[in-house]
Amino acid sequence: MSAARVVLVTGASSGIGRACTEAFLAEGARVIAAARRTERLADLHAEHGDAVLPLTMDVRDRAQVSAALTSLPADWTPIDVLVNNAGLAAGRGPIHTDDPDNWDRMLDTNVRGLLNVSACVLPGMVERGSGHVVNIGSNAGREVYPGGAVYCATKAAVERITRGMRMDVLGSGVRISQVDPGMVETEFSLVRFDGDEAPAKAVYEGLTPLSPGDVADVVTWIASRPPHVVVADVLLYPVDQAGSGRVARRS
Ligand code: NDP
Ligand code: 8X3
Repeated sequence: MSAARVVLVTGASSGIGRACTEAFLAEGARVIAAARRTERLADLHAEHGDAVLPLTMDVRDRAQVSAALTSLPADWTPIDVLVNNAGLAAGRGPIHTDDPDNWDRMLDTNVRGLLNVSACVLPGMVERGSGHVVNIGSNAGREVYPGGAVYCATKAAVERITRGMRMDVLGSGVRISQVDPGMVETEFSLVRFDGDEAPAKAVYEGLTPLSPGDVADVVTWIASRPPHVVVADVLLYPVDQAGSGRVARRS
């Protein structure tokens, strides 16, 4: 990857997004690291210096996203690679007893947020005839499990958006890819269980989940293929997972 490449990673303050940020930096790229938690982004900047541009934004807020991305310093544009990673699951309860606010958070972040950011970045890529968008979906977008209806629906929507995006930009030279991880140990489960550590930890017990770096390896590999190559999608599991809820736990 050329040192001139500028990569925008959403959800860079934690987990997969942070690992992607560090992996792209290791390849010599400069990274616009976006998330809501400014202090985490400041830590990234302190650790990696001016190759990181911290960008505080809530992907759900279209006006805020637009303001942040249209006022980037000139030397941080154009954006060559966009990793649409910011996302979350909220709750594991049955849909008939779930809190509708959870649905809003997931739909607004995972679907509308991805669209809000893409709307700011994709037109420039198409105009320039180059660029790469990597959407982070999930194995959950390919199936559904009890207590996961809305989260799975948001990730299924990501998959439809990825495919549709690829069709819409066809002929422009812009590449659209998706990475669907299985279980990755991040803050994902802690967020899902509203900070309750015991059920969050139990998710990964008895198996070795993917690390955020495992996913980042795939994302950077996809983004470093020659310009005529599109890795359309990748499904990535830990060895002890074969589907949502289909896991082998070894005690
Ligand atoms: P983390 O909770 O560790 O990271 C989520 C990131 O998203 C954080 O940086 C968070 O930053 C950011 N984020 C959440 N809401 C917003 C928002 N409204 N605006 C901006 N940023 C936001 O989880 P993961 O790293 O695991 O999750 C990253 C992606 O990977 C998600 O899309 C998730 O659905 C997907 N995924 C995760 C899997 C897993 O098992 N962990 C498996 C498959 C897919 P901040 O709070 O600072 O805003
Ligand atoms: C996260 C993986 O299986 O918890 O997307 O839904 S799962």
